[in-house]
Amino acid sequence: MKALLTASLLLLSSNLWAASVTVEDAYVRSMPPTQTVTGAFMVFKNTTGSDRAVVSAESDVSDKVELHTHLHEDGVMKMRQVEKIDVPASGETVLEPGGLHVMLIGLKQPLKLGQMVDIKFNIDDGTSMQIQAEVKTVMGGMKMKGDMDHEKMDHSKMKNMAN
Ligand SMILES: [Cu+2]
Repeated sequence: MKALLTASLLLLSSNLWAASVTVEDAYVRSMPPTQTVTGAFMVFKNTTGSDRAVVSAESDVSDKVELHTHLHEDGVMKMRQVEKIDVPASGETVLEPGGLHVMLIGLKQPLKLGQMVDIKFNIDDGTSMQIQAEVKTVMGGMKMKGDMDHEKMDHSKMKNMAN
């Protein structure tokens, strides 16, 4: 009886605190089993009329989850941790190879192709969201900006096939 009550309270509170930012097209880069670090990419969508930011992330598959971006420094592309990822009011922010991304650091086990990875994101208004990202092969990516075009082509192809 008590458990039932708790469950319905939880349900109620999760409705009240629905995430103000949602995620689409989430995927995790498949890596050779020797690698203990990989990136996750997706589109953050702000469902509210005010600016929001994703401030942290968690996952069971790795020791740490960090928010990262890529920067050009002295002609070299480097990754940097960022405090937050801004998502403009009623807008979206794209995370993609060569740009903003989510970094899974210290993978506890090698990720398998097709595996669904749970990631939880915390938003600056106190809401959070739990998402699943599929482990996929990502061609190129980390090094060059030009690779983003391939990403976009792949996505549109997938959408056309679904229609
Ligand atoms: Cu990174």
